[in-house]
Amino acid sequence: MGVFDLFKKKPEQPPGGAGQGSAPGAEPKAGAADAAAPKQGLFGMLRSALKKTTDVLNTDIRDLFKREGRLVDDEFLAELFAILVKTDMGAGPAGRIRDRIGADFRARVVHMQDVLASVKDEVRKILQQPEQPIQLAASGPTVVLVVGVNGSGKTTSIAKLANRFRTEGKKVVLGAGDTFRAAAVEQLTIWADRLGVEIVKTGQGGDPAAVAHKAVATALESQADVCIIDTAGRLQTQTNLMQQLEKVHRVISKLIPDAPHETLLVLDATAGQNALSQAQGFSTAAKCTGIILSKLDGSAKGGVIIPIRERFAIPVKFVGLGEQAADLAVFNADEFVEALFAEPPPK
Ligand SMILES: Nc1nc2c(ncn2[C@@H]2O[C@H](COP(=O)(O)OP(=O)(O)OP(=O)(O)O)[C@@H](O)[C@H]2O)c(=O)[nH]1
Ligand SMILES: [Mg+2]
Repeated sequence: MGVFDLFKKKPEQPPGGAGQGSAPGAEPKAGAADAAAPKQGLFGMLRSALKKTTDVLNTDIRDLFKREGRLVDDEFLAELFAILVKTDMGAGPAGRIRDRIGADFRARVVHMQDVLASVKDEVRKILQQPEQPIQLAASGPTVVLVVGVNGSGKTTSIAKLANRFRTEGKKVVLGAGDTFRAAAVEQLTIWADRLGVEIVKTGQGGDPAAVAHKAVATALESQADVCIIDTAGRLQTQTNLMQQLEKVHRVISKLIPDAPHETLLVLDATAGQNALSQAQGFSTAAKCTGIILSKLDGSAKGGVIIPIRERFAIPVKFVGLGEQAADLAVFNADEFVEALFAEPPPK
């Protein structure tokens, strides 16, 4: 459960067809590549993606307050803290928000909006990080390795990144490093065709490190700007598979010494606590340099980003806002908080 489920009473049902439950490796949705130009601005997309989380916040937080307001005393603060720690946000942020509300409002009768403003401010502080898009190599291709557990959204995120680079006029080569399932290669191939980018692949069961090597070599030869390499889903606890990632790293760095320039961990925003243990396991074992938080649009747990930012030094680079190629936004803490607390439109 994420922070903005704090006052939630009923469990949220995952949305039908919004990503969860759909077979990973499924063919990309028709028309996905047509979405290169978003119909609404990125902030609008972020706002719509966070709607479920925002709805929970706006509806359930209200229940904590009597119409005439509530006195902020020890009882209120303890109640607030108890609600906060029951969520996945952790005792640290919960305690800080409680202390902030105590410092701002103790002995006063408050209304929801007063408290919300302080919560918002505190959340903003936790989420704050310099905006960090992909670190581009000073010269030669920038190599991006994408890792994460099964079904987290790796391949779709690669398509989104490729789309982003391509619209910036960059030449992209994809490496189909998920050699575990034939369907995985097929899925990335469909995306590559739609986006008009080159793809390097071998047959099913091939060595992922060999694919990575070939992809980077191709990117060097063809003077591509970016080479993005897919990997099979794995659990952070599968030591042999984590070692396989190390081998992929080694092979890449033999061709370009400071590559991979980015190792992006894709975390599914609907995964709650699991996303946190994944971040923990992958950050050390796979030397991750950034996080893509996918499926924000399908989650009422958008607040999971708080413990992610709170506990890990790795920056959140992008957020996934849907299944189409354009559904990716650079993470920006201010925009995120604004979208999260956006007033619902008048009925
Ligand atoms: N709603 C929504 N769905 C998403 C998002 N990102 C990915 N998906 C969907 O999630 C499912 C799994 O995505 P994939 O990209 O195949 O995930 P993966 O990590 O490559 O999966 P494996 O290769 O099996 O480990 C697909 O149905 C995607 O369309 C997102 O940001 N929002
Ligand atoms: Mg995949």
